[in-house]
Amino acid sequence: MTDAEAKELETFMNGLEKRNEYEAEFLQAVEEVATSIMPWYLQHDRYRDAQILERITEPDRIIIFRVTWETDKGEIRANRAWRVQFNHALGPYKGGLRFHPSVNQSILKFLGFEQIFKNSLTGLPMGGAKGGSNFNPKGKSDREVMRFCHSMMTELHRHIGEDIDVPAGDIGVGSREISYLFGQYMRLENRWSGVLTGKGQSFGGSAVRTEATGWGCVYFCERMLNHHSECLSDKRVSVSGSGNVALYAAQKLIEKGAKVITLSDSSGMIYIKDGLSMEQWEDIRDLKEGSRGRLSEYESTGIEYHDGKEPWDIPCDIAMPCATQNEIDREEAEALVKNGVLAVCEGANMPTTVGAIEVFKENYILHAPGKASNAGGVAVSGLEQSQNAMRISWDREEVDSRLQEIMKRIHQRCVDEGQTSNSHVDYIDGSNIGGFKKVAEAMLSYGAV
Ligand code: NDP
Ligand code: 2IT
Repeated sequence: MTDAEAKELETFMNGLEKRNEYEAEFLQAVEEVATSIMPWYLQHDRYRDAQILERITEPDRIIIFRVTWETDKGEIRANRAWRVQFNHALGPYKGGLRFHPSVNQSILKFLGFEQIFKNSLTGLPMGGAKGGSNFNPKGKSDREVMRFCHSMMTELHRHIGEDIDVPAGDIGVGSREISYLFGQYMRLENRWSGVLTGKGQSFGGSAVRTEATGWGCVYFCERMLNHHSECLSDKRVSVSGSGNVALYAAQKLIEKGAKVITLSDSSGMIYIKDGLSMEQWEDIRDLKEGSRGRLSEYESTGIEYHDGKEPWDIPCDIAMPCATQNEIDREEAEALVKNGVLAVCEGANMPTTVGAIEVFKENYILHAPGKASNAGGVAVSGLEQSQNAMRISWDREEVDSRLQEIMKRIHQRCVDEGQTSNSHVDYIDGSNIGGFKKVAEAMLSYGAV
């Protein structure tokens, strides 16, 4: 970056910080994108004159509301919920809902902002949004989760629609929550519509949506390795998390002959020196999806549980963070590099801190950011919208082959925009520039709106 570009970036970020003082995650996500696109942006006066960067970093609107619900004991509880409708230049707002006690406006704004470029990269007509609540589903009964979801939809239904805004799942929101939300939407609106994705397959959900993010991440990872004359087979892969994304990434990795040597949850991690077997994977899936258990409860030959630990100081060839934001910091990135990591492929959204990104960049580690490598989930959500609109449903093979094709195209877009002079691909720059250009072009076409 030239001095002039660095100065422009600093001026822009200072303004953004003033306007969003306490939103660290949002500022982090914007800085990453702005850093990548600044040289291109400054070479194209028409975008700058139209203030595209200032406009794209201001959400179209944020809806904040209270969700009141009742526990099984009849106690009243109130949570805060949001829907950040960030940008619909490319299509109806689209993005997940997160239920986690850490949820706040900054986190949802960072996720909504990332979603704009991720959705753009898929090539499907989807704008960017995110929502959620600081509701903690852990330890709640099914009935409590149902009452919470019904109450949340009682407000949310006014703001969404199949051509307006189409939420889906994220941390803490899976098929159970989507079903409760959808049931309440239909009760209130008295009409069936594809207003949510990630629905059960018996009522309009797409085949492969459950697997899509994890599988897509592995498809992307394989392409990235192949492009650099490497392959997945026999590689030791450290996966973090053991939720939707981590589980199906692990499944596809095992299928492709890689060794999944770790999984984790917020309490600790398991280390599997010789790699997880498919039988063990099935047990863990049943434990997590069926009984919502903890990894600490799982015992099997060759599996060690380490309480309170994360996977990043264990030697591996590939790191696949699939839990949450900022889970790999500078020190952990340094440990990964010291232990010979070849690639980092993000299943989670923004799992690496600014310091960690710098470490990977300096060491020419292949680093796929979530907005490219985890786009398979929202891509199959987009396919679910298409199937709903056409009143048809594609089989697993059809959806899987479309998913693979979309991941291939996203990878190519990153290569086209991120190729550096020494035949290395900067996937961060590639995905940011590739995602941004299309949205900027659409915004420019609309005039001053
Ligand atoms: P799940 O709720 O299914 O699983 C989340 C996993 O991450 C759990 O193992 C959870 O552990 C762990 N985790 C969550 N928060 C924390 C935390 N603060 N510290 C440590 N561990 C944590 O969520 P998903 O698998 O759906 O989502 C994981 C990531 O992937 C998120 O970043 C999400 O935004 C992203 N993503 C999800 C997509 C989807 O389609 N679901 C699509 C694209 C990206 P515990 O159970 O102990 O909380
Ligand atoms: O971060 C994400 O891309 C998601 N949580 C999925 C969003 C979606 O609409 O399927």
